[in-house]
Amino acid sequence: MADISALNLRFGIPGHVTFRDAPGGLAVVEVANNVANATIALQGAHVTNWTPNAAEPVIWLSPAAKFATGKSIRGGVPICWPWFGPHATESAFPGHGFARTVPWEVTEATMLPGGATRLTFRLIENEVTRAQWPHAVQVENHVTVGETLEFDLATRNLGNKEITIGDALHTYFKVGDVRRISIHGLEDCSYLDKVDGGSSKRQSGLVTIMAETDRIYIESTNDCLIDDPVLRRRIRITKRGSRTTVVWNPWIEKAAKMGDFGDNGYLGMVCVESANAANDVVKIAPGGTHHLWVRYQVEPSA
Ligand code: TA6
Repeated sequence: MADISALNLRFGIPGHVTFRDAPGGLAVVEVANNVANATIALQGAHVTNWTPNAAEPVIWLSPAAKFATGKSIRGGVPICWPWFGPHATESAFPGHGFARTVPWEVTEATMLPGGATRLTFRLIENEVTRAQWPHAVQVENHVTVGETLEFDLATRNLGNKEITIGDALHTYFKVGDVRRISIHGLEDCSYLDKVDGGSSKRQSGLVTIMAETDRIYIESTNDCLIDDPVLRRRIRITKRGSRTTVVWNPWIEKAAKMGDFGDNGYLGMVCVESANAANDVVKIAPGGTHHLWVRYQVEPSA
């Protein structure tokens, strides 16, 4: 269990950065600055809220999310690492890797000159993670909470052999009504359609969602824009170090089966994930670092 008093003593900034206990034995850090506020669970270095001033929350957190040690929180920004989806060969290993369900330590909390706050989290390995991932690495999630929300998920290879990872920010965005949004930036991209047996297809026009959707867009590096006429805003997603974009909404039946989506929760969210997934894995040479860098920004509707 995290020592909240010690965290506040070492990294707390009165009125701005506060650590506190959360349900299920979890610890969270609350960030409040002049431009935004955010909540981040130390388990998974998992952002569960980001609300820029004068805006609705941008990140969706399920009303039925379960907070428990070792379980991923439904909503927010789960980190998939060091693989995306099922493990390539070991079906008993957790889907999307273990980074989202283990504790991360805080190594930095800094107020930046423009008013934003930067926090750095470092993944804590344990016997289970070492057994599933027997490589020497340092994994840090640098989160900058401001008018924009930025992530720099940095994987450094500390060993003497090349390593291969998949990763993603599996971000759940809050939308007014998923049936009315359109996602720009994936036009003409090829994708693997996971609701059609993984068949390969090409996106024609904007992405709209009227049924279960689970797509891995390959070679997609452009900005994506979630255009939301109900909340009258656009969320811009800009990224580097990611060649895959995943778009997911479980729709009615799958959401009901998951049990932590809440009634009609699927209507208020969409995942647009900046990833390296499927064949797009990343090789990191000894001493090298891979950065998955992502920025979210709210813009008025066009
Ligand atoms: O990113 C989309 C996806 O891989 C879906 O296939 C899906 O079921 C999902 O993520 C959620 O996974 P989780 O392990 O969080 O239940």
